[in-house]
Amino acid sequence: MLFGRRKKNPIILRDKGVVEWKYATCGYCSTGCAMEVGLDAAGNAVTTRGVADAPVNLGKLCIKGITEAEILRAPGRGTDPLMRNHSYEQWQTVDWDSALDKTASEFKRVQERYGRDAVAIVSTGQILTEEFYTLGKLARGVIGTNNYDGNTTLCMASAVSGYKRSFGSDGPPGCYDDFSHTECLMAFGSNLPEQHPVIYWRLKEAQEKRKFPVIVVDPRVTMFAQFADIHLPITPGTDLVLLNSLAHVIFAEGLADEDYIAQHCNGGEDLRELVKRYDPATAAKITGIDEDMIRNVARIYARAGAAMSIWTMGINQSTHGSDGVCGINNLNLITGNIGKPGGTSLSITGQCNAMGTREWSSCSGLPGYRALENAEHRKEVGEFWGVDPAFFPEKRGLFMTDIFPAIESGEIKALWLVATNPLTSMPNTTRIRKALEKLEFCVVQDAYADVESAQYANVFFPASVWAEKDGCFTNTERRVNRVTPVTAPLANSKPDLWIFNQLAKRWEQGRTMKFPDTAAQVFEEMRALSPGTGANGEPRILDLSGMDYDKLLSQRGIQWPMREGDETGTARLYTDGVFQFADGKAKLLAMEWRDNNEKPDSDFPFWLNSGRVVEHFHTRTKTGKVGNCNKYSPTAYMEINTDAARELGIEQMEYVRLVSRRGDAVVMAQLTQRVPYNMVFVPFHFFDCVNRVSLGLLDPHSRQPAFKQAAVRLEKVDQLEAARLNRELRAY
Ligand SMILES: Nc1nc2c(c(=O)[nH]1)N[C@H]1C(S)=C(S)[C@@H](COP(=O)(O)OP(=O)(O)OC[C@H]3O[C@@H](n4cnc5c(=O)[nH]c(N)nc54)[C@H](O)[C@@H]3O)O[C@H]1N2
Ligand SMILES: Nc1nc2c(c(=O)[nH]1)N[C@H]1C(S)=C(S)[C@@H](COP(=O)(O)OP(=O)(O)OC[C@H]3O[C@@H](n4cnc5c(=O)[nH]c(N)nc54)[C@H](O)[C@@H]3O)O[C@H]1N2
Ligand code: SF4
Ligand SMILES: [Mo]
Repeated sequence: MLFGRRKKNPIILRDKGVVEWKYATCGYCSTGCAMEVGLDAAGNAVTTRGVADAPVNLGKLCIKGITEAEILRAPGRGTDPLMRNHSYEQWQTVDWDSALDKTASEFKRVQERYGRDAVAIVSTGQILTEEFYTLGKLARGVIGTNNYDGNTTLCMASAVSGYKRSFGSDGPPGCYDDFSHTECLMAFGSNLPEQHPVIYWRLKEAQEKRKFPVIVVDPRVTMFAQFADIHLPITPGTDLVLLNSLAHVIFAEGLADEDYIAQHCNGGEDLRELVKRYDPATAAKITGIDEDMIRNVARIYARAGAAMSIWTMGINQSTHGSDGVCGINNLNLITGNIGKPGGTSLSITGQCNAMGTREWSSCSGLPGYRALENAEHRKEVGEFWGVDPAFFPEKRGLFMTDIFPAIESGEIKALWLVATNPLTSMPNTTRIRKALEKLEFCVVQDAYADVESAQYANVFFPASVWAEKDGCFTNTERRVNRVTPVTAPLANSKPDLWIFNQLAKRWEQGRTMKFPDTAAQVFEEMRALSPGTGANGEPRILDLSGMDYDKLLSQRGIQWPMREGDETGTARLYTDGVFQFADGKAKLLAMEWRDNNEKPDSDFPFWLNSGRVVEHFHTRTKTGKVGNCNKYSPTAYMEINTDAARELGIEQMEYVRLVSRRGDAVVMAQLTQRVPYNMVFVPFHFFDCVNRVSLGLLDPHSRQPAFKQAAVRLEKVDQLEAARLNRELRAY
């Protein structure tokens, strides 16, 4: 007898007519999947496939990677440079020289009139490392503004700051291969299956081969929490209390690795003293996690032969983001879980090249983990670039989150946005809008002309995107991998590298310095600049001197450090227990938790939590136009607890207004038990939505906004009016 399928029409995959495949690394998230882009006979990029022998993804891609070829010719791409006067009238299409001349002359005018730092540059985690390095050279060595930062302040700043405070240097010490060795994995504020699907697949594969406990700390019952062995639904903003309490139990029950602490750490006594106050009974009241569960988790973690922690924005985007990271590092140091297979503190990075900017862009200092505060480093880089070291500031300038207030106060008059969209992605966007209105001059450099922040631009530079360009990305596990120019840039768009080089030529200093034309030449410069000595007298960890483009391609990406003469890269940092502080020891940090968030109260009774969904990337300049992404998540919505919705008379799919002390936004209700009774969760991908409402108090160390903790109330709205507004706002 014949059943089912054989009677149905078979699924037919359309033959896309691929005649050639070219190599690239995915341009969305920091997982760093290696792929090939398929070209048809006319040279159009028509599809992608995972690279089977790539160590990161072994042929896998997620929904964004699979559909990525579509972003190259998506609607809204910028095709020509644009200019307009200050009343934001019609854009005029202009040639590149006019747009570049205008920008250089406006920057010079503003700097002469108001001082060098009155021009601010805010960049990204999404251009190529060679481009970052070049932008840094231009910003630090030619334009000479100290108000130069990136959107990584919204993203990885707390991880960077925490790594520096604990280990003496930035740089995630672990790697994905640790999943194959660990005996316990604890994840803080990370929804891995949706945000890093291929890392999650690596974890799941490892766990299927060899069962080990996975513990997920997240206020929501995320997909990751559903998959976990233990879920700790923590009260928002209280991870440091949990971490201090875990340390309390570990010390109190004699589970700490005392040898490791004695040999490799400072600060043990202060930490021991402080965490005495964080007994599980007290911590349970603050974190909402049962005291026995805290003890249980501490024992499982400390007794595992090797245990590792991963974390993402639930930790970083908090008023104690940096402390939370140091708390995780403390946990791993006191259990001897740094630098060993399966034992590590691995921050899961965000954007495709958030690592590249940390390493090479000079945003927070000078290239290759050098610091502006260090006279030796200023001299070294100055000589290498041909810049008088006295031209460099002696400490870093404003962070992205302080640049916008400085525009408000009139300190900053001109702004250059490179591949970032703050009008949608910053907290409290009403305030950002007002700041942008105050600028005397604004230039937006983006691959998509419909990026919302361009509403306030006087000049628009249409950039080429991703695999239209040549260079490298670095992923979460320090793996440098290649992006090759798969197709020609669209229309009159230009690679960011070209734009930086052309702008540099418009300054006398830029003409005397070297600004190489090709990515390969820039990579050679970075290679030459990378070796050096760390504060401990040992070689600095960020060293690419053994890499070249051929090796990067043939090995499908290589993890730094790879020193001159090495055959390949290095899987783990700190395997010898020598850290990047002068005495080589890591720091255990005693950190008190402060209750300083906006919290629900009688006027604003819900926690506002925000984040992402699998189908969309950030402000949707790309995924909003990819059918197979957008159709699964077409509308701005909130998760609301079913019981809370019932009490408020809110129906499934009804539009609701979110109101905070800052503003309001209308979203569609999705009734679910995924969020607790007093919380709503809203993806941040949509324009004029959750960031009109969010607060974004800043972490004192990293200046990263606490996007995940604010308070709102819910109001009824006219459904027809809301539907109309929704259609208008989300045109594509
Ligand atoms: N599909 C997709 N993937 C992406 C991105 C994307 O836009 N779309 N963006 C990339 C980028 S740049 C980044 S930074 C990463 C972000 O990746 P993730 O950080 O994994 O994503 P988020 O959804 O922002 O937040 C993760 C979780 O933090 C939880 N959380 C909120 N408050 C707290 C808290 O106080 N404590 C704890 N422990 N958890 C809390 C939230 O409930 C949420 O489930 O994703 C990357 N990957
Ligand atoms: N409420 C809330 N807000 C958040 C977050 C949250 O969890 N909740 N998360 C924060 C985080 S972690 C992040 S990383 C930020 C992201 O915030 P943004 O960086 O502002 O958002 P993106 O949409 O990624 O903006 C990147 C821009 O670069 C452009 N682009 C892409 N590739 C190229 C290129 O090669 N060249 C050029 N010139 N342009 C290019 C894209 O078109 C896009 O407009 O959002 C933050 N905002
Ligand atoms: S997991 Fe990240 S890097 Fe891999 S295909 Fe998906 S978006 Fe791209
Ligand atoms: Mo991010």
